[in-house]
Amino acid sequence: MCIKAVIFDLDGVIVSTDDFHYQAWKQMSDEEGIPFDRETNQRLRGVSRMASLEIILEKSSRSYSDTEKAELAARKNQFYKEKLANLTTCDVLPGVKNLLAGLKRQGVKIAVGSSSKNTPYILERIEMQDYFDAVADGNQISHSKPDPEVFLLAAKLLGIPPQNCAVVEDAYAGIEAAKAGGMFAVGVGFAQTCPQADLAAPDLDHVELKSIVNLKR
Ligand code: B16
Ligand code: MG
Repeated sequence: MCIKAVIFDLDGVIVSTDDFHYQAWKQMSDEEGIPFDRETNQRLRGVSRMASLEIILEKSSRSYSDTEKAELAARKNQFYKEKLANLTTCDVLPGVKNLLAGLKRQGVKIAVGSSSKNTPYILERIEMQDYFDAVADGNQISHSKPDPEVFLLAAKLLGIPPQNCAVVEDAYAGIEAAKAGGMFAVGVGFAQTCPQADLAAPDLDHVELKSIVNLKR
């Protein structure tokens, strides 16, 4: 079997925190009078907090110093964390638990590979902090998706070569990162239309266990 590990993106794959990100950025942008809409929000999927802020500031009528940018990002994160406080186990997306359990039964390692610095808090909220064999997140990396760093770190923590890993992602930047790391890529949600994906589905409820573990070059 070629696939020995599956690395899951968090936001938009395990749990739907993507709309919380949108609402929190929108709240911050409205306060600053910066135009921000759902179309621009799609460009923020999978990318780091500061890179997201730079995309939002493209539409700003004034420039911000580095100190001001840090304050804007902190303010957005505060709004975001207030929303995360309401997350429960019911917010785990359809098909997640089933697929994870199936992979475990087959001896396939499972990991999280997320750009989010809030990963430990989110996993705690959905009571999955002890569920994965490894967690790689935004706190441990210096290059965010589409750079493969977070996925390569997850593979390293698992002790599995990248060519034996599949990544499940909802962001084009994440699919790009998986391919740049020499891994298979499964596109779900927004990324199901990504041409680079090796497999695609609307959500994990529609991903068959055997279609992932049988991925081949
Ligand atoms: P934070 P993922 C990503 O999570 C989100 O998709 C992206 O919108 C967000 O900017 C990024 O995490 C950083 O999140 O502000 O919590 O550190 O999709 O890689 O799990
Ligand atoms: Mg995501």
